[in-house]
Amino acid sequence: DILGARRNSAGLNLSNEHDLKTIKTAFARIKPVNGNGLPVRNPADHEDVVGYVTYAEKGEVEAAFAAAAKGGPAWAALGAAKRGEILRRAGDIMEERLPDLLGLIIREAGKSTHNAIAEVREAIDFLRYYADEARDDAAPLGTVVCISPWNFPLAIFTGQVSAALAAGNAVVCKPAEETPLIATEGVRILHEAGVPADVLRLVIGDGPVGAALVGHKDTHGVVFTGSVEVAQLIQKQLADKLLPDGRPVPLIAETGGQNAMIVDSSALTEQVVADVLTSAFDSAGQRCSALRILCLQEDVADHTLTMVKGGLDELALANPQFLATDIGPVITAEARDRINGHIEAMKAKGHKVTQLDLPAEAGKGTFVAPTIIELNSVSELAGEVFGPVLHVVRFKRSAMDKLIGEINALGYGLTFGLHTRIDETIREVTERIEVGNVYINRNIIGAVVGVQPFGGHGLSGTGPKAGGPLYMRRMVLDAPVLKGGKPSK
Ligand code: TXE
Repeated sequence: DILGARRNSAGLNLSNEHDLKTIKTAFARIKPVNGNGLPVRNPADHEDVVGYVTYAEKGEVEAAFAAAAKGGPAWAALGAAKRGEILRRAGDIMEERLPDLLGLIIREAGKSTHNAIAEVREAIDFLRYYADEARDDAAPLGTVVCISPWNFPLAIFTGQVSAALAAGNAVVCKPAEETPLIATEGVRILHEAGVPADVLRLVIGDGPVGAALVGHKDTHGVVFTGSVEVAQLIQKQLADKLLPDGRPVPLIAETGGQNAMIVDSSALTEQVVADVLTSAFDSAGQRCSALRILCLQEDVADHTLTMVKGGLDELALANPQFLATDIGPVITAEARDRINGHIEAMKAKGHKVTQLDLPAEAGKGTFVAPTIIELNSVSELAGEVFGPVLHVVRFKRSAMDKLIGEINALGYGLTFGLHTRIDETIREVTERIEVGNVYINRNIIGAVVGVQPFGGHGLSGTGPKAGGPLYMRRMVLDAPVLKGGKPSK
């Protein structure tokens, strides 16, 4: 039962009474909301309004920075041990609130229950990890702006914010406009745990609000996860900005991936199938670490692909309010149209396309049929397709070198998977592949906080890697001052 094992490995055990009760509680607590402002809609069912928000105006942005400037010094002076204690407490509260947080992530981000559980666990891991990493051996930057995406609306948000706080900074944070409610809960928990309200300020809004935060005169550091395009805009905006002592304002940007997996003829097919399905289709493929290109050695390609397609057929594409759902909706109508546009373009070019049928209720939300597209070579794939779409290429063993060259040439270098039982192949491939994270004979997942620092090369981000020891060094005044120090004007 490959799929059963897959679900269990994601942390959800439907035959475990406690887990089942937790999940049922999550749904029982869902209440209709009333309110003013912009509705936040459930991507699986647009009639379900999860809550309302209003975007911050200039005055609110100014107030957030003023508060951070006021509260920051005392937070820095509190000391690493105390700050760590508060973050650990926030982790404990998150654990207690698991049912509420799950319900909200499922409804606001459209995640399946097992993905939502993994997400809350990752957020808790970040809090505890950065609590342990907090040091007092360098001064904080000051006020750090954290801008996060919708695809891990609690985990990435909490990771950014907790690292900046652990290092002694004040934080002004802006979650993605698609998922402001779960971030609001995250901030509420941090405040409840003891982070002063002035030290951590939430600002709700879209891109222009993010740009206002980045461009603010009192921004001393920026942490961003999202698209390459926005990361480049932020980089430009920061280009002329200096800290009071003349150092450049640091930016940590984590962006996309164009991730491949190589499967040779010695691999265990059942394991490959389970790992491919998880890596490509979990969270409807909306993760920077997701598998996009499966490379199958020619002699096992037909058999493996038939098995993968069989597995695809077994996946439950549905509203995540059903516990058995494997794949939920994509985040917005724009995302759905962009992904479907790619699939149609590939069909028009004559590529073989295999898709799951859309369920009857798909029209109520933004669903994309999980899709497999067969290519002739890796280089036929242009741009990141952020959805449930897996591309497949076949290769000859004698052309392995060329294949690795093509994967490297994609320019991202975030994650990579290898399935083989030959040690020599592991050595050969891992020496040449240019990526941040390699997964051997297992599924490609994102961060394993504190165990495996997560991040990549090239277009996938600036580094240092999240959930690793170097990350925190960018959150303090650790970078050298450029020769000449403070500019005369
Ligand atoms: O990201 P954006 P979007 C990729 C993925 C996806 C694409 C678009 O390919 O299809 O990005 O997603 C804020 N200054 N990833 O549009 O726009 C914005 O409000 C400052 C990869 O959601 O980059 C949000 O809070 N901030 C990825 C955050 O940036 C700005 C995760 C991300 O939004 C801004 C998500 C500006 N000028 C998307 N414009 C991953 N690495 O996992 C927008 N924002």
